[in-house]
Amino acid sequence: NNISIIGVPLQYGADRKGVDLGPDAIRGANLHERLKALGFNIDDLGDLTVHRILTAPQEGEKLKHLSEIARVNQELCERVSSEMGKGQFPLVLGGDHSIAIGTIKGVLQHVKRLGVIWFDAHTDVNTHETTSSGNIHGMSLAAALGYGHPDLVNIGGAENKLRPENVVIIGARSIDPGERTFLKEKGIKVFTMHDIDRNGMKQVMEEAIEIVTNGTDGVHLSLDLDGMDPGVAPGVGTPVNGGMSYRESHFAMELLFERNILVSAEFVEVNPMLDQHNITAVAAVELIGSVFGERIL
Ligand code: DIR
Ligand code: MN
Ligand code: MN
Ligand code: MN
Repeated sequence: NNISIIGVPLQYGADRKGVDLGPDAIRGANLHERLKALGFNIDDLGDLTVHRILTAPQEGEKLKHLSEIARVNQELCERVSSEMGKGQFPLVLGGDHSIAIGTIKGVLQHVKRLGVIWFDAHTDVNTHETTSSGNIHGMSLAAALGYGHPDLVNIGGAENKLRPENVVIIGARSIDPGERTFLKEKGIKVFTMHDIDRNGMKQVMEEAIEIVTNGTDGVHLSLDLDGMDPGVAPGVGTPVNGGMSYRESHFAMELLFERNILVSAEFVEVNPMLDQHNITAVAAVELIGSVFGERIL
């Protein structure tokens, strides 16, 4: 019943300023109070240090700001691992989605067979060979699976990696050509918005939970706020229309709590500079509430 909060004010994996302000915006939306009301002990470790980069990436750069992103993720990996070693539940606040590499690699030190539920409008399985943006936040799931630049793949040890059969992506609606090939080749299960429309969130979550719990010892939740519809979560760097509704998202979180399968979670890509009245940070805290057991009645 102990949660360790780790803020990662990293923006260099995305190409829009402001996502580095995400951790404070989420805390500012009454995160501690909400979790304490559910009976948790909260240990907020503050934010990791991100060094300022004063040079712009080169034209056509395929791994923008690689060295600082790799350094921060290595630190995050160690911090997550050390908290899990103390029996704490790591709750990581982003920052851009490149931080999933460090979080997942840290969890993998303790949970060797880890399932991952990845909520996102995107699938984040580009590598430096397929990316068109050069933004590392679009490569983090591939890196956690062991594909991509060695400086990313080697974080926390290259032998510690996810298995494709233990990963599901939910809410996708913007997938690059190289990512399609990757997902197909590795056999990663993607529940697109089309699947949610067709079968409903209940069936999607039941199938997803079956996949991520089959042969694993725990599940990590990686939630990119751009998975929600921009109407309810506008404060994100790469909004895509046609996302998960407010209730679909909450229902998914409530089912995760019911099944009690999570060992760690991260909420990323909240960008207060692009937000309207902080509603995306508030939405993140509300989703966190549902993940940790808030109930309507
Ligand atoms: C795109 C966008 N697939 C890229 N990815 C984003 O840059 O690789 N992921 N925004 O969250
Ligand atoms: Mn981008
Ligand atoms: Mn993402
Ligand atoms: Mn995304």
